[in-house]
Amino acid sequence: MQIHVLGGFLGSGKTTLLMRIANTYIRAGKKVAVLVNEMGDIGVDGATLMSEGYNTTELPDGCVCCSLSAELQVAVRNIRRDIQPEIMLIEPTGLAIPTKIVEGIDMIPELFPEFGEYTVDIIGVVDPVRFRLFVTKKGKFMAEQLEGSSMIMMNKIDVAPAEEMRFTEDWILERMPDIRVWKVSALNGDGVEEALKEVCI
Ligand SMILES: Nc1nc2c(ncn2[C@@H]2O[C@H](COP(=O)(O)OP(=O)(O)OP(=O)(O)O)[C@@H](O)[C@H]2O)c(=O)[nH]1
Ligand SMILES: [Mg+2]
Repeated sequence: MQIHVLGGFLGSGKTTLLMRIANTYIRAGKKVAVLVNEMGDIGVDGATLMSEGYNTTELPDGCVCCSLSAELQVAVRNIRRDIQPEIMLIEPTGLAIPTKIVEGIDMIPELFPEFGEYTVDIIGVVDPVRFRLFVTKKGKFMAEQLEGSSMIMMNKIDVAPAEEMRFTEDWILERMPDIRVWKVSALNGDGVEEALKEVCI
């Protein structure tokens, strides 16, 4: 099983992108399960996703990287046991630190020895429209949130000014020189499949 954790700040487009990614995998014939932290607030609920053919589980309020670590571990294990997906997509809250979620996941085999083989990576999502504002105020947090990503999806390229995209990419590459920054629009799907091909499909 391959687990992708979608990390990124509030409103960066994680849920929209998650649905694109799920669709891309489903079209490639893969069985996908989705685990989200708080979905109600964006007007897409578990029932909608279920009706579109996703296996969706919603965690209770709280942040999976801190107070809900045990709930996350149990949920990941139960989803795997019950659904046996090839791909699991996890969207934590926009305030979560994704490396902490990976740490929590990496403890599952000790807690549940029957869990089985898996790989986990972090897909970092950024919104270049508001990136400059965020890093001016919360640069340390933004860097910490992107840390450990195996790739970055710079989202909203359908509306982002070129100058802000350049600023965002430069800021990231200055701190993570080896990371690949993919330009995507979760809204219209541009670039998503190409980016995913790099890591998985
Ligand atoms: N123009 C544009 N808007 C986008 C894109 N992706 C997401 N959005 C919009 O950005 C807003 C936030 O998107 P979400 O997918 O809810 O973002 P999120 O990161 O899941 O947000 P939280 O879970 O609240 O942190 C919504 O209004 C989306 O429609 C994109 O590629 N282009
Ligand atoms: Mg969301």
